[in-house]
Amino acid sequence: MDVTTVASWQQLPRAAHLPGTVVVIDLLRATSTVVAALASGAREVVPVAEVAQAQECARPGDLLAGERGGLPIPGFDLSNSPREAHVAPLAGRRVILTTTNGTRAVRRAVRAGAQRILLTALLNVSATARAVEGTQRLTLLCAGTAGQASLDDLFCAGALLHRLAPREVDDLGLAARELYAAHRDHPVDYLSLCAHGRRLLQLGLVQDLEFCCREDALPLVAAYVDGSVGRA
Ligand code: 3SL
Ligand code: MG
Repeated sequence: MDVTTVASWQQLPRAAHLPGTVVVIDLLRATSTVVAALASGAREVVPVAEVAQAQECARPGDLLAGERGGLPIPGFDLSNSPREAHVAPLAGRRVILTTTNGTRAVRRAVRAGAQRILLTALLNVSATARAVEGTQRLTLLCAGTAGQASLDDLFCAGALLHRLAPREVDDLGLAARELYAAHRDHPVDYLSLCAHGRRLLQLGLVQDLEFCCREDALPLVAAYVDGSVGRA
């Protein structure tokens, strides 16, 4: 397995072609929310880039979810909180999700023609690791924040790499694996230091941060197929 790590979705050119498997990571909070929604029984989660697109593609019975600036979107049913998704009555429902970075990262992976697209968070990291074992070309597409690397996404990328035995890992992946190894015993304290962690704390969302750090609490594989994310 050869691993390439991309720090943010904006760093992947629109014309890029990604061979093999892509794992999209937005630990805080979009991929955590997707995993929590699927664990709650959601039939599928449709990741879209824009608020208007979400509204346009919603059919009767669908739920609208997402955030802008970390805050709920007026008129939507759910925010981008994995905690909220985990307790919401989602059984059999289709959830249309739009977020600032995470859902756009998924769209960029689709545009790049990846053969297989998985979404991971810490909540399902070991299940994702098992699902990508044997993959030859693996890209870890971090959502990032405002086009830059985000420590939370790198921490999650490191958690995934810690569970794999790749032949080649790029420097960003090596750094991610090392920071995970150094801080895996105190993830909440560590991720409270990073820009997005601080933002969540400012918004009073420390419990979301704690929820996102629950390693392997929701052991499912989240796969994007034909326009939506479901359980593989
Ligand atoms: O950027 C995103 O996609 C969001 O997950 C960010 S937030 O945690 O909802 O602020
Ligand atoms: Mg993020």
